[in-house]
Amino acid sequence: MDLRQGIGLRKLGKTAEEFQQDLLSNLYYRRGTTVESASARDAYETLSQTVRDRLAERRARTAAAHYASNPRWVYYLSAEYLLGAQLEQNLLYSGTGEIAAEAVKALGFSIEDLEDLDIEPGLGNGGLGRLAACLVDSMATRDIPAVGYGIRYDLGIFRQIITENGQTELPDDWAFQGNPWEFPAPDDRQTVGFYGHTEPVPGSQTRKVWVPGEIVLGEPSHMLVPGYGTETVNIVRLWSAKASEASFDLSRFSAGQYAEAVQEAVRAENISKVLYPDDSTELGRELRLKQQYFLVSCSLRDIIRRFRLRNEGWDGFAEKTVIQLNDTHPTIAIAELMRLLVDEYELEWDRAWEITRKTFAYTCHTLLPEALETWPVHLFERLLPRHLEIIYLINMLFLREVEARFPGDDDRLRRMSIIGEEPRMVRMAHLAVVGTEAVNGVAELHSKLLRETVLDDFAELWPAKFQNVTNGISPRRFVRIANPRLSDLITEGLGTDTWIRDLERLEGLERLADDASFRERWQAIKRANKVDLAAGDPDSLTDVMIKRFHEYKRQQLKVLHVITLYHRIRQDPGRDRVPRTVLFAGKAAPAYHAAKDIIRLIATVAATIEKDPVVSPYLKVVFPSNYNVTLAEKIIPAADLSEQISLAGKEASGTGNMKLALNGAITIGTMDGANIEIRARVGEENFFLFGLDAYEAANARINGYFPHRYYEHDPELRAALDALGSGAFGESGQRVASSLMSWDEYLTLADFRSYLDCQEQVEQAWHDRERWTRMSILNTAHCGFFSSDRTIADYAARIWRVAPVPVPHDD
Ligand code: NBX
Repeated sequence: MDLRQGIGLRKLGKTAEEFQQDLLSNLYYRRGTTVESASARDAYETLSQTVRDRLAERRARTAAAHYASNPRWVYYLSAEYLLGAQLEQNLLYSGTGEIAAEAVKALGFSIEDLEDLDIEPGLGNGGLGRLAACLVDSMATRDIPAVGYGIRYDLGIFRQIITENGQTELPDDWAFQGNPWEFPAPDDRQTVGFYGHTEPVPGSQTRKVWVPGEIVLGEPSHMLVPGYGTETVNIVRLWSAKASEASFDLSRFSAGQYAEAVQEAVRAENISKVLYPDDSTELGRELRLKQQYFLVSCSLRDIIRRFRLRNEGWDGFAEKTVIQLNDTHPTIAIAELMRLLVDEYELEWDRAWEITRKTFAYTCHTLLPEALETWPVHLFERLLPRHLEIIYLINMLFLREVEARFPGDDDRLRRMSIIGEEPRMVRMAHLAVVGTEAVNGVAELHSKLLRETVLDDFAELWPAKFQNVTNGISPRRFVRIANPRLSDLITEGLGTDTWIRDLERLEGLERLADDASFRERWQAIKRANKVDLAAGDPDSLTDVMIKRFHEYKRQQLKVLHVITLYHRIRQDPGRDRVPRTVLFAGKAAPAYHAAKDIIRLIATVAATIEKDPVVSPYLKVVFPSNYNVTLAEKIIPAADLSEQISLAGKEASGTGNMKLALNGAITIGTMDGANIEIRARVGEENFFLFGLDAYEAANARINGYFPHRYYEHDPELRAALDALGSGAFGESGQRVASSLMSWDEYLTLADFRSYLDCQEQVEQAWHDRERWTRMSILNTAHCGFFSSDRTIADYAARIWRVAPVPVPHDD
């Protein structure tokens, strides 16, 4: 299908000369400069445009192919996307890496120089946002017609600076120099209402008219999401809030009240100003709910617009549309679709409800009760009065259904209600379960615990609704791009590069684990990656813990281990030891003081060890600032040991664990999240397991948990906690110790001894480098399952019931 035909457009060339021509013409006509005077930024912008044009052409063909086949579309609704840097990815996916490198050389630059100017859009917090990015990558790679919807925050996740004083936060104005990867689409802008009141419609029981008190515009732009090894290019559409013209108060302006004149406009545009840093303790804040409704309202209208381009009649809507809710953040979409269908399109309530339930599916990403979103009823009532009425009606009809199944069980009704009492709250997870066709957890254990604990009543009512879809990661970004050396060796070893699209082929590496020369090369690559990272001695064991800071993830357990190693070395300086570089990276929510204390403590411990000539030859702690996707791509290929030490039953899945294992790091971890599935695949002899399991952990308090007992019975633990308590590692250390000694919410002390013993096994294995390297290769070989391409195949088959729509080549 050549869409250029008829309008006489020239085909973009595939040769180095043609690429160079296009680059120069972009430099001249779009950038307005010449080869002689081009700056690095000119070269970067021009290269990006030249690469982008090649994907834009594929995008046009994709849109045409999708339109022609009128498939069931997948719409992924997510408040967060951590897409990572775009240039290198788009060079790879457009197959222009080599010719581009040649062409920019002619401008006097290297691709690497220009990649440094390619700033990643940090539009997410952590795992959930990065998962969204991996899933859209895999939807395109699997030829699934899909659009990702999100918010274009002006300020992404804060920039972090680590000093001896811990974490400081700076605003992340990621697009201040522009974003060459973005396509504005002002024609598709939408209007969003807030506040106001509702009015009855004469003669109708269910319809209402909502008269909003504030109007805001949503303006979309999109980023291209190419598939790898296929023609498909999907999009992620991001909404920016813009003030409507009416919000500028000309009369005030004329009266000289300039600030007041724009006040309302500023308030409107604040909606997409900043990403909320995930605060598990954060209470409902109005602006956050506004963001959520803004995303949902714009996206649903866009989805309906797209549906009506091609279809008539609401009966076909759910057949042509599936909307996946990435956690509860976009769950208000259920009430919004009901509002649109009932109030605006005048459907009967029951028919609208049937359509709505068949359209949505919900993915849950947590088990922490405090992370289940709720909103105060009074806030809802003020901000979204019509949606609250709709939720009340949904709830009434739902509770009637429960009452019919379990007559007289008032306690069950209270537990299951979408509205919680005292204080009155809207429970978004309940709305998400009631209003969808499928609910899934993100790893086997997580899905099981959802059914058995947090959502047990719902699983009893609707067992078939609950599913598991184990998370996955993009092998392109986290192996091929992040670790080119290893990728080349894998390709050579397997004799093909098809593993990049078909990751289970890594199984073919199993036999190479017994080949001494292959092992030697494998080991040399790990070393070279460590040299590149330059975090410590490349011959030391590189022990990495990279993830958001949260008490349940237990960075504090790792710190207790480091302090114990420090004590051991000081006590017996003459002994031969395994040199270790312990690398921490990650951000803490700015208001999460306990997590920030742990960061400050790590910084203090690092400085203390650095200054100690007895200890520093064996132990080094590093904490690079500003962990993000770009930094992860540098650290992961250099890791020997992957720390996945959350308290069992708390980490829904983890995805860093998959990235590290695929790059040949060996996991030390608990029976939590996807660790369990990694261990089952790589084999228990290739995984360092320790600690309580989820059932033991859940029972610990019931049986009486006293952290002090562990302190008393374990001299090394006592020494570490005493050192913290004495103030030797600052006030943050004292606070961390006191929290562990008094309550220890995440059973750190209970798992301490088991963790330390397990670390001894790690060191024994490390001594036998042939054995270690074998384990490393087998980790990579057996982790093909954790490709997000497999995750998407699961969603497509079991949740979405959609099939691929291949896009024809242009020749
Ligand atoms: O989602 C994470 C889980 O903790 C991981 O176990 C899991 O692997 C990953 C993908 O399924 N959750 C997560 O990253 N949550 C957030 O970032 C978050 C953001 C905003 C918010 C609450 C949580 N209000």
